This record gives sequence, C-alpha cells and structure tokens, in this order.
Amino acid sequence: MKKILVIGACGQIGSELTPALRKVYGNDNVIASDFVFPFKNEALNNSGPSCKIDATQIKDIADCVKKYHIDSIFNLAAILSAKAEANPLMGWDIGVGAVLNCLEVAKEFGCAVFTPSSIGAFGPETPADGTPQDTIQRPKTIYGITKVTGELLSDYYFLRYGVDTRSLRFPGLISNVTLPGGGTTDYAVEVYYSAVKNETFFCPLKKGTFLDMMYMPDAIKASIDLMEANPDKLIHRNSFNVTAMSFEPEMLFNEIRKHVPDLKIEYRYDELRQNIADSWPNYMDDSAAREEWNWKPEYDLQTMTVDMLRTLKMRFK
Ligand code: AKB
Repeated sequence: MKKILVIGACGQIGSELTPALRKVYGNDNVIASDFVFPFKNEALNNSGPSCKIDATQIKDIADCVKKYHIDSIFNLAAILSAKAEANPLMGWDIGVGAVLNCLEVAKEFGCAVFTPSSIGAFGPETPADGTPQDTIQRPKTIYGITKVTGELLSDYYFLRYGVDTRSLRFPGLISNVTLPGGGTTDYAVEVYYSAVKNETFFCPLKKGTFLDMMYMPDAIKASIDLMEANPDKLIHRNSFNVTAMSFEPEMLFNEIRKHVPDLKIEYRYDELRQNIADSWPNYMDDSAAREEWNWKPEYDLQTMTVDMLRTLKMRFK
C-alpha cells in the first residue's frame, strides 16, 4: 500500500485530488498538508492525517516524510500565471523551491514525486496548433519559467539519482469545488458561477482566444493513472501534454446558453491575461500520453457543461 503526502492539499487540484487519493489508497495512507493549518476545509481536516507544510522549507517536508514513512509526494504548491506576474520572486520561490525541496527529500527517502506542469511551459515561439510533446519551450511568464525549470529538474533527478519523477502539462482546469485564483484560464470556471447566480460575466479574454481545457475529474484521474503507470512503458516523464478540449470564449458561452439562455456577457479584456493566453498553445498534441499510459479524457465541453451547471445549481439554489 502506498503512503502518500499531498503538498498544497487545499488548493484547486489538492482539494479534489486528496479525497480521490484517500478513496483509492485509504484515508490513513494519504497525508494532507498545506501552508495554512488547520485547514478551513473541514472535510480534509477530518478525513485523514493532516499537517502544516510550507513547501519552501525542506525541513517541513522531510519531517513529514520521515514521520509517516511516505513513498509518494504529490507536490501541488504553485502560484498561478497572472498572480505570479505581480510577484515574480514569490512565484519563483514557491514554483521552483517546492519542486527542488521535494526532489531532495525524495532522493534521500526513496519517494516518487508528481509535480504538475502546465500549458504555461510553452511560449510564443512554440507551434500553437497541435503543439508537439517535444518542442521549443521559451515561456515569457515567470510561471512558465518555473514550470520549465520544474520539468528539467525532475528529469535531472530521475536521470542522475533514479528518483521516480512524473508530471503532466495541465491545461486550464475547470472545477465546481474550488475556484482557481490568479490564473489566465480562470474565466472558464468563473463564467459558470455567474451563469447560475444570474450575474453578468466580464470576460477578460478576447473572442477567438483558443486554449486547452480539462474538467477536474479527468485531471484527477490523469494524475493517479500516471503515477500508477508501468515505468517500463514511459518514454517521457517530465512532462506529458494532456488535454480534453480546446475552445475560445464564444464557444464556451454558447454551450452554457443551451442551458442558461439569458447568460449575460461583457468583454472587458485584461491586457496581462490576454498577452499570456496569446503566448500559450491553441491545442496540444497529447498522443504521447495516450500511447505511453493510455490517457483518455472522459469529459468534453458538452458533458462538462451539463455537470458543472447541475452541481453549481444544487449548491446555489
Ligand atoms: C493558469 O491559467 O495559470 C493555470 C494554468 C493553465 O496553468 N490554470
């Protein structure tokens, strides 16, 4: 049985990945940690062991790994793209500091490490349509720079020290549980909340801005499946392109209008987010993930929209 440590358990991915891991591996085998402790999320506090970890402090990670005999670390600590631009040093300290600390601890204690990368690891020189698995990566955001650095460090620790590192280049993640906060793709989550609350949504991106996206249940499944994948089949490790759909704002709004016909949208474009989005792929080629560990998303724009609206309507009724 695995003994797993989740760092950043209360964040957008962690608040759904942690319960999913507890369901698969047992509550007592998944230790939830975050910077703020005890967590505001009562369910996470109460459903299994939990502790405070500041991912920039290697001792916090090492102490927990020793105490619970951890063999796998899910390192989810990060500051998203737009927020990191407001404080690049903090973006670097958390984005790279956490990866390096996890890798060092993993080397010493023999752990596997999962760290999400992102479409943000690409830049304007990258082919935007059908972005290949292996291609030019010259991101222009601090977030992207931390993601490329994390990918390279993770490969380095695998090649040099045999640490079992694995990673996914996530697209924009859409969840009905926890709001992202500070990302470029956040609009695709926030519009669903505006739709069910009957509020006007101010769209920060221009019509025609295509980006890869994924519904959170697929992201959770991808993370667990990759960590369970047979290592002999993995040609790549850090990091796999994965996507479930690609759309631009009008496609998303029209899909929501099938269920909420009076959805009100105003375009109020945000220069920072638009520039970042313009530098990211329109859609990635994720055939390496499909071939090497059978990646296959379950949700598309239609099925995700039905599920998002159904869940949020129940919560806000
Ligand atoms: C962001 O927009 O910063 C993130 C991402 C795509 O990595 N959602």
